[in-house]
Amino acid sequence: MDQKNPHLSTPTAARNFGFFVDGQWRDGTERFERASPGHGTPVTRTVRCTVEDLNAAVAAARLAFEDRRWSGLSGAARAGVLLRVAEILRRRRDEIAYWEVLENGKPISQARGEIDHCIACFEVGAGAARMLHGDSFNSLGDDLFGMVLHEPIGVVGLITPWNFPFLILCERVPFILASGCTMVVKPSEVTSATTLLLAEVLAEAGLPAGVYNVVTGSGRVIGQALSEHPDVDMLSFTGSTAVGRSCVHAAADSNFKKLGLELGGKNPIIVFSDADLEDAADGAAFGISFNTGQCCVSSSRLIVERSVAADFEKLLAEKMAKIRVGDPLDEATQVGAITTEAQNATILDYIARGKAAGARLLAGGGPIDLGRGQYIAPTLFSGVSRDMPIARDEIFGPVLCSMHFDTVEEAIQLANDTVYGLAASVWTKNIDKALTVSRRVRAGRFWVNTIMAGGPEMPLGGFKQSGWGREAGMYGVEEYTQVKSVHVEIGKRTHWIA
Ligand code: TXE
Repeated sequence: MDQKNPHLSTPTAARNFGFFVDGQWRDGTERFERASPGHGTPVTRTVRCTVEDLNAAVAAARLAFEDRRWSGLSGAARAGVLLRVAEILRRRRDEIAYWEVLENGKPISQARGEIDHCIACFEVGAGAARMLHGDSFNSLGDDLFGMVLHEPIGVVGLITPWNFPFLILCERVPFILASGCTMVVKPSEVTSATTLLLAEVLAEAGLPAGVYNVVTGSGRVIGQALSEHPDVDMLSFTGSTAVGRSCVHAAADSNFKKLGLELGGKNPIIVFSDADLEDAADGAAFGISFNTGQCCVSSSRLIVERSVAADFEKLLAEKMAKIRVGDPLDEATQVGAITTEAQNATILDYIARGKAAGARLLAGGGPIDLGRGQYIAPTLFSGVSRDMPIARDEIFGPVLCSMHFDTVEEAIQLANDTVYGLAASVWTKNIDKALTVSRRVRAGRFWVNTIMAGGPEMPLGGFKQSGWGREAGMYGVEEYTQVKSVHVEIGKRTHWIA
């Protein structure tokens, strides 16, 4: 144990967590044990909840919604709670980052940066709580006035994945709360700790009991039951496209609950010959290696102009070889461990398939042995054709595939040659090319001469099979509302019956 900073060494024993319903911590009979993917030692034990536990959580959220203990408060009062959450997160930043690292395997410095982003999410959510408003129609004639109201949609189910357990949570919770909804959260079974810690933070900030409930457990049992639940008004799901599809079926077969879906991506990064190639190579290396490429917006398809392709790939391979892959609790680490054994096997299998298909390996290409944990070197393939599985499938790992183009049209066509549409970036100093490509590539988030930049003021979400709806910003709050038109007659009614 590091005596100066307990948040820089693994815990001596796994920590037990309960689950959180109606403002109370509850325990269960069965638990999941989670080992740190970077170290292999047990770090947490969370409850394997039952469907009865889930039903109790939905009932608590329903009661808290119906009695208006939260939605009945003013936007200013809700904003006050959200701002207090931001303050408490500032105080507990290192501790929450630590548990995120232990369960997920991401570098500690990155995790702290993510908590800063989460703090910003609560601050923007506070602003949104005060600014949420509808519309009015003063154009319906002298005897009719129209108002459009945003009302909270009700009880929200929130299913989150393991790649950004706290960040994805915090890109949604403040906006759900800003709208006046209540919720039941089902975090990934391998990364539940920080979702549970948020329950402590919200309670301390003064959120009424029953508004935020957390039920831990497997996706197949608890996730499925939440997506089918007839008393849940909306489900926000982030995860694989396959499970997203099953949520659509579950909604159709239960109560037609509204869905927000953030699913997979196979995001293009387009580099023109007139770009600052040093900047673009740094962006490409970051875009594929950040969070070990286990990131729905990671730039996994490099589309580079043929005239500079060989030089650019050489520069990029040199940069990728310098990335510091290592122990997530080491302050100097830039890329940590692969989060699950299954994901590790999937990534290594895709690398083997890339080699077998004849793609040329320019960097990485396999595991890194650090004596414990599971690590993969940032990998670059060139000579990739668009029909290879490594070019088409979301690998969800640090594997970048390079393809070449000659014209702007060809670059756009290659970028759009995917079933996904989550994010994209373009690198060029030519304003015409930058604008043409950003307007024609079908993706929910677009970056020009940068990558993964942005804050919670801006909406996020995908085109095509990357999902439905938007999270964050005012668009994000509105997703969690129902829209009602109110028509008001002014003066004496013109009678229908003479
Ligand atoms: O995701 P799952 P997995 C992609 C990525 C990755 C692949 C598989 O390509 O390789 O998905 O990852 C819950 N009903 N992304 O298998 O299963 C589960 O408990 C309801 C992209 O881990 O989709 C967890 O809380 N819920 C993605 C959540 O769904 C169910 C992030 C996500 O797990 C369920 C993660 C069910 N039947 C993976 N089954 C992104 N867009 O960032 C599981 N879950």
